[in-house]
Amino acid sequence: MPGQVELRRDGNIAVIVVDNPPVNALSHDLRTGLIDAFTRARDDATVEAIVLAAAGRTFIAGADITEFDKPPTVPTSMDVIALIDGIGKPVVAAVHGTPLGGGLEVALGCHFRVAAPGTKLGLPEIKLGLIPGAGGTQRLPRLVGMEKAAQMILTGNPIPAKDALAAGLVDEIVEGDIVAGGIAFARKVLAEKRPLRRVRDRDDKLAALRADPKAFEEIVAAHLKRGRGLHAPAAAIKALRWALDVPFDEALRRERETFLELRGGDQAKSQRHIFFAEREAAKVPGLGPDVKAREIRRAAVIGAGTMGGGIAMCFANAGIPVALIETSEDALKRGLGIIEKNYRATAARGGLTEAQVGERLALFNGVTGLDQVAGADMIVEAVFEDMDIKRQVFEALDRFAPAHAVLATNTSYLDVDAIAQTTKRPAAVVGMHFFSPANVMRLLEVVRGAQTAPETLATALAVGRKIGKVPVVVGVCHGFVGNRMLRARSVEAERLLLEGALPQDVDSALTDFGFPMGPFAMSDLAGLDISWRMRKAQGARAEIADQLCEAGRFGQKTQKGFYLYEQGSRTPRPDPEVEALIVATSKRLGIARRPFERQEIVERLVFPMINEGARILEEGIALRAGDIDVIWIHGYGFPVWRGGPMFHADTLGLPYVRDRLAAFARQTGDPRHEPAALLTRLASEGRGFGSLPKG
Ligand code: 3H9
Repeated sequence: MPGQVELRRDGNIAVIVVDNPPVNALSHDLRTGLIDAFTRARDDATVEAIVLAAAGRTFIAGADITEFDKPPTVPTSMDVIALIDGIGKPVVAAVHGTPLGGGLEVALGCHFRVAAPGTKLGLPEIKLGLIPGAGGTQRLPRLVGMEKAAQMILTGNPIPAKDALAAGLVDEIVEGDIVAGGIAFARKVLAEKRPLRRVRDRDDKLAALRADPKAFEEIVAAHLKRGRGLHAPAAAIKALRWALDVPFDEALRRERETFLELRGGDQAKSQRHIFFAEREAAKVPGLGPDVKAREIRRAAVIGAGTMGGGIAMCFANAGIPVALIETSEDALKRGLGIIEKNYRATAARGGLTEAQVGERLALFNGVTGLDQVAGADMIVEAVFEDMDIKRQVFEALDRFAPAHAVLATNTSYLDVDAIAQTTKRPAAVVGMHFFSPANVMRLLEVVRGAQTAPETLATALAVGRKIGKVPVVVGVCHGFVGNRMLRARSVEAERLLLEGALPQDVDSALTDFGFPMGPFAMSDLAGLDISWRMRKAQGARAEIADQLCEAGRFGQKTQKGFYLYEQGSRTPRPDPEVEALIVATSKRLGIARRPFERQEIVERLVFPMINEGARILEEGIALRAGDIDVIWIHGYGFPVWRGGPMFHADTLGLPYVRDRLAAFARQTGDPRHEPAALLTRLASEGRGFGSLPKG
């Protein structure tokens, strides 16, 4: 018996326990072990029922994703499930932790399911650009009905055990040891002579829907809309439909075929890259197991503006009491009012109960005066982006913050080392760069200063994870990783306007590429005045944007920016006045205008970002190319199915990216477009960014 699967006896019950740390992924060896164990239990006449459970932190959490780049091998998960399903004695899955994907599909192939409290069950394949490939699209709707199944499969979000019980996905929730609970349940099934209930034979929850095909369209419509650009959602909807229209075995065959097709495609490869890159980002050189994160029992956020309020909400959402500090009662009242409004809006959408809103609000302590940081273990400064103001705040923090406190700055551009120098404890200072809206966006750039202590960094990372963010460590430079690359894109977007494109051409090229918004619609949303002020401070100029600001066009808030907005609408409408201004500016500057193909627009915007990303890697500002990809996907809406800018470059092939950049450099005369040394070297060696050491 392979070491990963144990078969033992408890009287007339066979107990099969899988043990493949860390998450009991359904690897080739595990599948082989399961076939062996189930065959023996099936053929042993003295065994009357079988319990399947897992050792460690979770029941099987899915297929082994590391096998997805190799050809499939037998026995497949389908073989395992078909064997279990066909056994003529009760098979009980006793699940705990996170039975996900292929793991849940194995449980669905069993005749009964019990779960430990706290279990989260789901089919997250869609998040990997896939559909369930071992019967999930066929068995889940039979068991829980189409609406619930569609929601689980198309969002990929798991459901808690008590919801699973209510939906009929599990038969019982068992307290205490899960294996003992599974055995007790199996004995009950035998004592009560319960008939075997094969999920494949169920039809009670689907029959009504079959008679009303329109109802199916309604159930899936909203999900299809959200899956713009992705192949997997449409494929999953098609597969769910087979549960109504196609015989079970034929539906399984088609599901498998679709799964394998998606698995081999670029979208799934990109999403797998991001799955592993997110986990890689958590590994930081110099932060071994000996470096312990400090516990954060209380936090303080300085500044109750949009960013500060959103950051404070992140703490409260994770159950951490937070002092929200402002300079005046008025500003405080305004900030707390917006926070309450946000929570009420979430409650109105059904995202929180009224009681939960009350619990969250109770965690806020709105106060004035920086001396109020005295009780906090972590302080996040989110005041106006101005070095003098930040310095004043940190000088005060040095006086009032507890000696053990982490002092974090939410600066987007400024020098974290210079900020740290204003204190007598630079080792306690770290950047925690949140993205707007801070309570929604998952990215957190954790900026490691020259003197940031390992414990400080570890604490910022641990808190980031606790509040539901994807933290990525970056080094100090102007704009860190994300905004520095964004700047390369913005410069180019403006240049495209001068050379012949219009805002709507640029924006639609990028939304077609997969971004949720183009750069000009985005600027209008954020407010043009913010970057205008920053440019003025640096003595820089953006021809078109500056003229718009000088004309009082600050974007959505003034109903005019790069576009026009009707009262109360956020829909951008092209404005002939802006077009005239752009054309006149090109003329004044002596730039000949010409038409642009969409692909050229995309390349002109995305390739300079990749080039800047390569420089960021050369300078060690980012540890790995995958970190940059994670930053762009979670902070800037880069389409996940393209795997992030650096992975996208590898997919296109670096020689192509290098040659195009060299052509842009000649065309525009901008030396920033000269391909970065790292990019040039990798391209000439026939390598990609993904081949670089992982740091
Ligand atoms: C599928 O099942 C297809 C089927 O429908 C069809 C089959 C034919 N494989 O996340 P963590 C590694 S598709 C390989 O930090 P947590 C992970 O890389 C799959 N490795 O832990 C990490 O390694 P390292 C459907 C995996 O406690 C380590 O385990 N299932 C897999 O925060 C710890 O992971 C999923 O999509 C895997 N399946 O979260 C579930 N899973 O330490 C994917 C994890 O070297 N997994 N690893 O960096 C998860 O969502 C989370 O890992 C889980 C635990 C919630 C389970």
